[in-house]
Amino acid sequence: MEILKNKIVFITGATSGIGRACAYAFAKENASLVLCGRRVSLLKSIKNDIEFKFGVDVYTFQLDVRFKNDVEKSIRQIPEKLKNIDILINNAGLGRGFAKFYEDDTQNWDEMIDTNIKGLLYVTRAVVPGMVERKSGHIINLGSLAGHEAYPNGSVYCGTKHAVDAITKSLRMDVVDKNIRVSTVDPGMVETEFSVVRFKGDEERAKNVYKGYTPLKAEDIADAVLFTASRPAHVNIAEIIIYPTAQASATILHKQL
Ligand code: NDP
Ligand code: 8X3
Repeated sequence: MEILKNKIVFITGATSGIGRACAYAFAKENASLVLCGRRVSLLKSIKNDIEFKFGVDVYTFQLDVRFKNDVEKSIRQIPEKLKNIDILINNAGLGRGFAKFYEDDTQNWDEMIDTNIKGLLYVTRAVVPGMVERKSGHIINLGSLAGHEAYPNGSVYCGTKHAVDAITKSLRMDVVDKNIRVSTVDPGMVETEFSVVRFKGDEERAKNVYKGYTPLKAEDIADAVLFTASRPAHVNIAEIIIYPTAQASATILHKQL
């Protein structure tokens, strides 16, 4: 796609799942990449692999989006060549724990709120002023079906994704006169490391989440992000909700076990 060639795409949480799939999808379209995450060894191997396969510029840096000063500093330190970010994909996020509100560990809440809401805000706040100055840019947030519907045992995760939905809408209003697009891509069940993280490393429990039906793949979501980013300049895809075919709502999942 000519429209993405040499565009500078910044993806948070690019070490796994949807973020990593987006990195490959955009590299295939000859975009230049700025990638971050906490796991440096994964960033390194993804950078090497993408550079080898697609010959595009890839700059990576370790970042925990929960730390405001680190976010500001590391974004300031992006090399000159890749500084003018055209497309920001706010993907870093997690669900942590799956429990009734009154039994849940409040540390899980802090982690989700600090990452999914505050991290997204810090990154966006550091990137958007440059877009405003250049009167050009696109912010694509990874929301969730959980940003449209609540489900039991997910009060805080759902709360964070409802917040992403509201922030997306409000930001779109704030930059409407700046030629900046703001979008959200909101999946249902995607098989990634998401459930392993949610269940704190319990691989068996995580696997069960995706048994009995065909879940979405990270690449399905990267497709939607790519579609969103590659529309003509006058088109802003506000939101895309994507289910696996066997899912009809946050709580209706047709499993054949
Ligand atoms: P993964 O767990 O596979 O990937 C999450 C990514 O986020 C990793 O690269 C991880 O990198 C990064 N990340 C997590 N916390 C931080 C942090 N504090 N700072 C920087 N990076 C961080 O899950 P998914 O790919 O599924 O999730 C991606 C996004 O999609 C999330 O926002 C999630 O809420 C959303 N989503 C997922 C769905 C699903 O069913 N899987 C459905 C709907 C939405 P590292 O650990 O290296 O820091
Ligand atoms: C992550 C998927 O359905 O568990 O957003 O909320 S779900």
